[in-house]
Amino acid sequence: MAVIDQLTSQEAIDLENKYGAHNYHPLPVVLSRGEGVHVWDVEGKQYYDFLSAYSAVNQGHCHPKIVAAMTKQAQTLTLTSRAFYNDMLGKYEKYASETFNFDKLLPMNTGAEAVETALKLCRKWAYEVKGIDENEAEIVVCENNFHGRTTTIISFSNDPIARKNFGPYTNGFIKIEYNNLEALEDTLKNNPNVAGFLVEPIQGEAGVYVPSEGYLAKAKAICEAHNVLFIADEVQTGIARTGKMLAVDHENVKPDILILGKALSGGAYPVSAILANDNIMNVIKPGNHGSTFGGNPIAAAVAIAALEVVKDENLANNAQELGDLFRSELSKFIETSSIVNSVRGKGLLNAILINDTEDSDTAWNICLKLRDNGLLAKPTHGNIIRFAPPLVMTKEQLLDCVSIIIKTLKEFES
Ligand code: IF1
Repeated sequence: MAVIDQLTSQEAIDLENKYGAHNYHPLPVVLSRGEGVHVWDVEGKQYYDFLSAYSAVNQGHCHPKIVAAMTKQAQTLTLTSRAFYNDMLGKYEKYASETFNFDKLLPMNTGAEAVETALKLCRKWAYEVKGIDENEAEIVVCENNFHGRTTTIISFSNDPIARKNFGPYTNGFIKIEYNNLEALEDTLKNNPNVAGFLVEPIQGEAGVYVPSEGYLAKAKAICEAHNVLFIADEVQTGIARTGKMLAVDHENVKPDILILGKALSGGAYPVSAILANDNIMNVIKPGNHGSTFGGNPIAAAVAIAALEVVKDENLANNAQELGDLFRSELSKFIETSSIVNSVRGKGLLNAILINDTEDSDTAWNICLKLRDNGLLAKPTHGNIIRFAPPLVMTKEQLLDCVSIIIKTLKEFES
C-alpha cells in the first residue's frame, strides 16, 4: 500500500468514532496485520494476541492453509444460495458430521444465528416428537449466560447493558443458576413442557467460569431422564480451545444439539453450524429455516481447512499442555501477588481475577500496560482479564508471554 494511504492509529480511531456506531469500547490499538500468534499495529509494533478474536482465530492469524482454501474457492464459486446445490457444501457437511459424530449439520454464519437455529429446532422437535402442546415449550437457560445479540437471545440474558430497552422480549425461557444440578433437576421435574437445556460448557462472558467437574455429564443425564434436549453452545469453547476438540469431551458428553461458530472458520470468514442426529434434525423441512449465505462454498471450503488444521497440528493437545503451564506459572506468581486473586480456566481459555472492585478501572489499565509491553488482552466484567491466545503458540512463546504478563502485573503491585 502506498505510504499516503496508511492511516495513523489516531486517524483510524477518529474515523471509527465519527462514522461508526458506538457499540464497542475497543482497547486503543489499531491492527493492520496478523500472522500466527502475532498481530501488528499500523505503526508496525508487534503484539502477542491474547484474545484471538474471542477464540475465533484458534488456528492463528492468516493460517496459510485456510487462506489458500479460501482464496482458491473465492476464485471459483462464492455463492449460489441454497436455491441450487453447490459442490462444496455436501463435502463439508460430511466432513464436519463425521468429525463431531453426528448424522447431520445445518449451516449458518454467525454464532447468534446458530443459537437461534438450535432454539427453533428444539421447539419444533418438542411439538412434533416429544408431543408438547403448541406454543407451550420452555427452554431452560443459565444465569449469566452469553449466547449472542439477537432479540430472542437477549430476552434470556441477565446483562442489563445487553438487554435494557430492547423489549418486548421473547417468552418461553426459564433461567436457573449455572453449575447447580439440583436447580436443573427441580425445574425439569416441575415443568413437563421443558423441551431443552441450553448451556455453555464454560461460561465465557461471565468471566471464564468453569463448572464443577461432572456438572455437564450429570446435567446431560438429568436431561435424558426427562426427555429434554441437551444443547451445548460451544461457539467459544469448541474447536480445541479448552484442550479437547469440544469442551463437553472432557466429560464424554454427547449433546443432542451442538452449536459451533467462531473457530469453525479459523476466524477467516463467518461460519457457524448446528449438528444433531436424524431423529431431531429431520423435523426441519424445506422452508422452515435458512439463510442466503449459510452453507456457501467459501464457508464450506474454509471450514474444512480450519478443521483439518486443528487435527493436523494437534491443537487440542497443545492447548491442554500450554494451558496447564500457563495456570501453573501464574499460580506461582499469585502466591506472592497482591494485585491478582486467582487464575482459572481450561486449556487456553483462561482468566485472572484482579484484586479490585468490579467498577474499578484497574483491569483496563493493566490491559493498556500489557499493550505497551506487547501483549493484547481485554477485561471482562470490570476486574477480570481473559487470556486466550491462538492455539498454535509454542512453549517458548507462552513462557515469553507469561513473563510479559507478570512483569506488567508487578507494575501494579501496591
Ligand atoms: C460480542 C463475550 C466472547 C459466545 C457464545 C454465541 C455467541 C458468542 C458462547 C455469539 C459470542 C462474543 C461475541 C462478542 C463478545 C463475545 C464474547 F465476551 F461476550 F463473552 F467470546 F467471550 N455463544 N461471543 O461467546 O456469536 O453471533 O458473535 O458470532 O461483542 O458480542 P456471534
